[in-house]
Amino acid sequence: IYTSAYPSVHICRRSIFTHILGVSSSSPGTVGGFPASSPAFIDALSGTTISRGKLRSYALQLAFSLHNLPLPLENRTKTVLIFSPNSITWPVMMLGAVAAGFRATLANSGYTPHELKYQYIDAGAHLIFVHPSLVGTARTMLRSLECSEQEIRSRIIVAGVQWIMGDKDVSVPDDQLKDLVTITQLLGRGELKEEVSFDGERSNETVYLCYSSGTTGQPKGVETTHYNIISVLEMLKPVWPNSKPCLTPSIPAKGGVDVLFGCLPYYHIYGGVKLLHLPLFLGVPGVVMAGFDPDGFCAAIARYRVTIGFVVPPMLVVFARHPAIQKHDLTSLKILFSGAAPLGAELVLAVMKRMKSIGADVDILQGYGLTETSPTVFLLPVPDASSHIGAAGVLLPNLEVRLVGETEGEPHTDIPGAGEVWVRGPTIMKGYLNNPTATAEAITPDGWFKTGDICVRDKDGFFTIVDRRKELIKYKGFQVPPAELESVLLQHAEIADAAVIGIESKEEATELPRAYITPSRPLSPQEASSFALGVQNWVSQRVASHKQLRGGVVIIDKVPKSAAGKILRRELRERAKTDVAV
Ligand code: 4UV
Repeated sequence: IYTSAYPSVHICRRSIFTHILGVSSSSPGTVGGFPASSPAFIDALSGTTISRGKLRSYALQLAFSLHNLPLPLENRTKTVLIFSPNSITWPVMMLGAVAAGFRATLANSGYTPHELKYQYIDAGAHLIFVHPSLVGTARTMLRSLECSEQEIRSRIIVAGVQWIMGDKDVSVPDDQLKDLVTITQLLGRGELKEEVSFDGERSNETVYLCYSSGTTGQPKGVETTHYNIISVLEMLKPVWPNSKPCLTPSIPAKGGVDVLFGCLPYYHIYGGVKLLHLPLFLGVPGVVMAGFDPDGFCAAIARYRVTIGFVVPPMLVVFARHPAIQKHDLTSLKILFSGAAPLGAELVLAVMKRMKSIGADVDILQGYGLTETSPTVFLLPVPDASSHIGAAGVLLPNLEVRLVGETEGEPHTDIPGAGEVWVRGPTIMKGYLNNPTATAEAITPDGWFKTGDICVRDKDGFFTIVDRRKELIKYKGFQVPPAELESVLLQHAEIADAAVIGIESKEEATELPRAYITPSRPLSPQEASSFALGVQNWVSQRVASHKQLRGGVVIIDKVPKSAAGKILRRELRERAKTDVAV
């Protein structure tokens, strides 16, 4: 058992809302320990800013209305589903729900109605906060559940930026929204005096439900508690670079304070913790952006004097090669932090060289973690960034790790000392929602969570991820559960069997999902390639963009399976080295 080199940190047992946005009579004028007037979030494109004080007040106003909404199931924990790309309204929705004592389940904003329905039902959601541009998807989903128009109106709350900040969004036609409740209507009706308390044992109650497939099968609701999130923030602190909080109402023109930025979605644990909770916890502004485009990203770094940028490896490819890097002043940038997928040493070296060439002195840090571990387990600290390129980092305080050598008598890799990462500590999820079987498979009776990732540790305590042993595919940091795509493929009338694996793309620094399919009747070589293309198209109409079969489709006679009927993905990965996909 390896323990952290850092001394253990103290973790409060209270609500995450109190922890980051609490007020106390001993320090008037502050929210979460920093001036109420200082900026909490800034919209990258418009520059619209929401201060810490405004954020707290809006969240408590929203909580007041949520309390007074006539919702069914009075005695059960209420759950709000958030269905929106990043916006400065996001923290209001999320923390308003938390202040009201609700759980928030966070859905990918690219979901189709079918994907959304799965999470809405599984999480037992009562209400949906929907971005104006996604109201159509939410309506279709609710109609497919045979909700009446009146029920639909009582379940959707439209939550755009425009209302909350008093602007009007011209891109959404009013008639699509006219009969729906908007977040603005829920604000200004009153303000909850204080947030719902989760002190003591109640801090072990679930607050967020992100979805993860874990090591196998369909996406499952990950029960993240108040205590889990407070723990990760406190445990990050000693490993995190010393931050300079912003104590004035706007970012000083000359810089000198830390500014965090990224376009990682808030609905994923990486964006949710690093871009939403961490800035509030550290007292530094977070710059908000919904999607990644190289020019826009670099322009925001220059405009807001961003010091720490959060990325996934494919975005670092942009930093290594894209002309936008030269067009903007990126010299404020001190750190690029990468997580959610393997990061190759060559890519790190290429980015370091490029950043030097434009006069930016940037350390490239890495973090490793999972939705189930809230998320960070390993983090590469600043002093070690250039001496440990490629390492995922050192163990965070309060955590223990084992590298378990063999499962089912089968060595993981040829690398000496490599083993599956098992983690124990205060950031491990409570379990998978309503799924005791999957929970028991993931967490041992003495509290070890099995990650499914293979790792080595060097003599100085740095951990490097060398392989992934579970089914999961990662496309640009997003989870693509093969079982989910396989069940979609098996709905195709002309597919008898299917298996999905990830193919590595060095070029894009990501994996691409590839399907191996057995048609229900023999096909001639000519028919085969148009069939494969047709399948690719057919799938793309049924799943979110990140799950599309970008790694192609290969037709095979028979999907290789074990005697127990389990797909032998290792065999497929072996054949993929020489296969040509359509
Ligand atoms: O459940 P999930 O989608 O979760 C994440 C979480 C990412 C992180 C990592 C460090 C942070 O500090 C942070 O804030 C967020 O992606 O997927 C979990 C799986 O993604 C792979 C690994 O297979 C996990 O089981 N993964 C995550 N980080 C890394 C990684 C990494 N640094 N290197 C290799 N694989």
